[in-house]
Amino acid sequence: MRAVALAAIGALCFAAPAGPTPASGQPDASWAREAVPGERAVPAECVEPWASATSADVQGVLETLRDRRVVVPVHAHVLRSASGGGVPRSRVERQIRVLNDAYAGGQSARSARSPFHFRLVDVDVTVNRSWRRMDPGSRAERQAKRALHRGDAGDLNLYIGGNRARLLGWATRPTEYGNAPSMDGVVIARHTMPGGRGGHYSAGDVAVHETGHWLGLFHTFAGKCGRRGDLVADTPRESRASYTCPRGRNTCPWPGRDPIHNFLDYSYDRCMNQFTRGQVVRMMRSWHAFRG
Ligand SMILES: [Ca+2]
Ligand SMILES: [Ca+2]
Ligand SMILES: [Zn+2]
Repeated sequence: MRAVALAAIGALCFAAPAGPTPASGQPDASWAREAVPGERAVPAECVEPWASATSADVQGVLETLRDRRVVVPVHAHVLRSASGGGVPRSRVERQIRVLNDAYAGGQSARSARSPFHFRLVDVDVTVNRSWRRMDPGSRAERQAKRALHRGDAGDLNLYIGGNRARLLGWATRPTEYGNAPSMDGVVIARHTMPGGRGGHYSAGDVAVHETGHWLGLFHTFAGKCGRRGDLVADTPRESRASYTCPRGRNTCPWPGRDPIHNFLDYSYDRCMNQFTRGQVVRMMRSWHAFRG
């Protein structure tokens, strides 16, 4: 019954998003975090029923979820060229460990724990120069995903490659699944995986961030300083993305400093380390509405 109730609430809050916002540049790197078919305005008609709830109410929802584990099968697809770009299975496994640790709240004592657990079920390797360099929205992306996508709405398809647009990654949203099931999934640049040469973005948190979108989260800066923010009550509003690690930043006249340590901001991997309880509740609602 809980799942049914959550589904009803979740569906209300995942109405079709408005048009895209231009991608932001990265001040200190040649790679932008994402092109985001992603950064969309928060749907105006969608108000979280608990947006004004006390933290005790949120805690109540979490209590009901506490002992459950939501297991998400992961199908990893390595896209490489004949001359290079491969990734050994051990490194994919390492990425999955980072995901599981992050979703269990393991990166910070301040992080909420989520019930999501990712289980790697298969890794395939495709040699295709065009797919390896696929950009979001490209013909190559459609071809690659059509050929490689596995499972249904509850399976995470994780594509590992590079891209011409020099993006760290991108993801589809739960609401997009119905119209384009085979496009569903997360794409990351290979060098963002743990042990990669991605500098500040090579601890594996790009996959954590993108999977957050895949589970229904908006960027913490999505609503700027507006009333609705990112539709999560316990992430303080912020007027713009955080790059690097600007501790103490405070860009909106609402309570709370900017959530620069949140996985759904744009900070360096060493700086992003937490989800909030409200985000966990939103991910669970999204899961039950669209993926569970
Ligand atoms: Ca918020
Ligand atoms: Ca981190
Ligand atoms: Zn994002």
